[in-house]
Amino acid sequence: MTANTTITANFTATTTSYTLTTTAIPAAGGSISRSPNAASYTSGTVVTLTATPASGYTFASWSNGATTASTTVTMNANTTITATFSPVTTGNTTLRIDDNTTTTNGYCGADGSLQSSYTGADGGFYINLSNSAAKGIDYSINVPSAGTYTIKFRYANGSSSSASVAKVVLNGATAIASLGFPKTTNWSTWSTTADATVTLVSGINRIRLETTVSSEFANIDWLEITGNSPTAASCSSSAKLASSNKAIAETASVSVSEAVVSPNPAENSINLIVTATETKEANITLSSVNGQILVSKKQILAKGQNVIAVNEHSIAAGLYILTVQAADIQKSIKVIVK
Ligand SMILES: [Ca+2]
Ligand SMILES: [Ca+2]
Repeated sequence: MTANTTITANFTATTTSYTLTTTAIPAAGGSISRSPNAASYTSGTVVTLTATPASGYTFASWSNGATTASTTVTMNANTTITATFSPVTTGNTTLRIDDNTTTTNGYCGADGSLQSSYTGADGGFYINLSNSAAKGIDYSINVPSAGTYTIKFRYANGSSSSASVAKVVLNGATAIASLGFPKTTNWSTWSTTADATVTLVSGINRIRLETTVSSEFANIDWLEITGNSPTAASCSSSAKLASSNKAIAETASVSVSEAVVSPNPAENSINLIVTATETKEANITLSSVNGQILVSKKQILAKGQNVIAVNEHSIAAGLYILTVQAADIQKSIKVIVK
């Protein structure tokens, strides 16, 4: 020191900036706002994020674990955060139809027996179908509007030789040709089928699970239907599709409002057009004028117009009587086959 001296030490700020990436899952589920909103943030900045669901969605959670719509992140590194949104499922309910000794709760009967030998079935019982093809279990479901519903069955399938697929018949027509019932460890181990989709009509629907081969099949515990407010329908309020040895329900107070054959005269193929006021089962018979029955079939009529191919084989030219018979009506039509 040879003089008064001033010396300055210069320091450089070592501020680091970080980026913040936000993602909505699914992208259409909603948006994310940030405050403060910047392209990058200096170390230590606290950023408030707010998730706003889009129409039809609700906010579920943040990837940092937060479940409130607003959360904060402290920027000490480049950060990615996701907000998960869920579709609004208001109105979706699940109806379970378990087997029952009565047939008033949506379970309408089965081509087999209600058993309890194996443990673990809900309600203690399951349905053991007869070991041949076209044996089924019938359910009756009421829905407030037409739409898509999810169905699944609880079952056990413990034999190496048993069938592991069956079909689902909806209102008389095959809706799912092959629904898988993968093998379970044994007959007391229960599983559920993968969710399958069916499109139900407004009002009463008949769902039938039916075997497709002559062998043992899974034992069935219950059916669940998920969608817009399904309810169990009385089995007697509409016709029974069930076992061949079951009579048509007698309590229906509905009618087939119209039945015509088109074209009439027919040219071999006879198409019956029936307008039904409610889903129901009908017996359709085609007879010669001297009473010989050529075709006799059961048919589920959907509410509204149904076009039914009556004959599978060609029919000789002549005059026939086609009869549609349901619980409380019988209508006969003369059919001329050219
Ligand atoms: Ca069986
Ligand atoms: Ca059960």
